[in-house]
Amino acid sequence: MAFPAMGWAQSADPKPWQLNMGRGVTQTSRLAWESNMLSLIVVTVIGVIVFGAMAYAIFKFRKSKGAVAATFSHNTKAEIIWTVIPVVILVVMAWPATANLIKMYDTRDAEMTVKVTGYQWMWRYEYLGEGVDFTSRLDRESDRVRQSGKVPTRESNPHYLLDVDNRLVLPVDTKVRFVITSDDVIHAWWVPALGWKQDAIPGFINEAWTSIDTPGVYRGQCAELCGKDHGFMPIVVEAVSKEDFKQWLAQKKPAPAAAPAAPAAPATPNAPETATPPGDGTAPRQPVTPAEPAAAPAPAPTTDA
Ligand SMILES: [Cu+2]
Repeated sequence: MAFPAMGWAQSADPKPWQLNMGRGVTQTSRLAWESNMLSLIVVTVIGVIVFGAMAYAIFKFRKSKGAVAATFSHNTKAEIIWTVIPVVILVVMAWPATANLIKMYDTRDAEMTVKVTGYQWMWRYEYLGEGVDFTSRLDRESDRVRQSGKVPTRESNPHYLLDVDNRLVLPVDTKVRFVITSDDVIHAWWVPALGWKQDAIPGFINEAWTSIDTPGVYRGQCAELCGKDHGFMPIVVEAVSKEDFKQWLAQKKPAPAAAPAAPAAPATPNAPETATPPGDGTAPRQPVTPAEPAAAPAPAPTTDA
């Protein structure tokens, strides 16, 4: 912490030889980092005291100096002390950690929702209610190097296996909710700088949220062994300003260009996501096959029975 530059460098992606957990770029990642530092301080102090006492006893009261072992057993006072003190320490560590966990699971009041779907072996991102939907897979260059037999270096390919064709673009200072699922096997969506990872499980929808405060590019990977190309489905999040995000989103939208003024917007039969009410991301997952929600006929009115 004495070196601000190091602290800054830690804020985003893991660095070679980085030993401590990174601070990350979100509120929740900093909460996790604070819990980590509190625990680290506590265990360091305990370690120094315990090993110091042991070393002192071993050298000071060694047999060659004529030390004779005491023969008493059980000491109620000592037993109470060595039970109560650890309990107090555990409570002191568990209290903030639990409060942080509760904050991390609170996805209410999100300003936008992104649905993340894991596939063997890529990710799909849907900006719910926006009609923006794309896949994100390992970039061609990493793939080329991988199959060329050459050994890439950090200099020649700084982001080897950590680049994708389509980045997940997010606005900064915005509470973004994620709904995370999978289409085939269990994957896990993990970007260390965001401070959490979440399993992507077929048939389940897991939730998470983030609010990134620093614009930048943050990289992660699938964190659940999901098959032969598990190591080749990286994640790249690009956090941009709110204005840049608006522009990016507008340009990603499926070109309605023809009639921007028409309020009714009749033609877009193949866009199931536009039917979802904005903000409601937990609707049943409807990945590939369109048309299932409107199956049930409307019930007959009950008033004229
Ligand atoms: Cu995976």
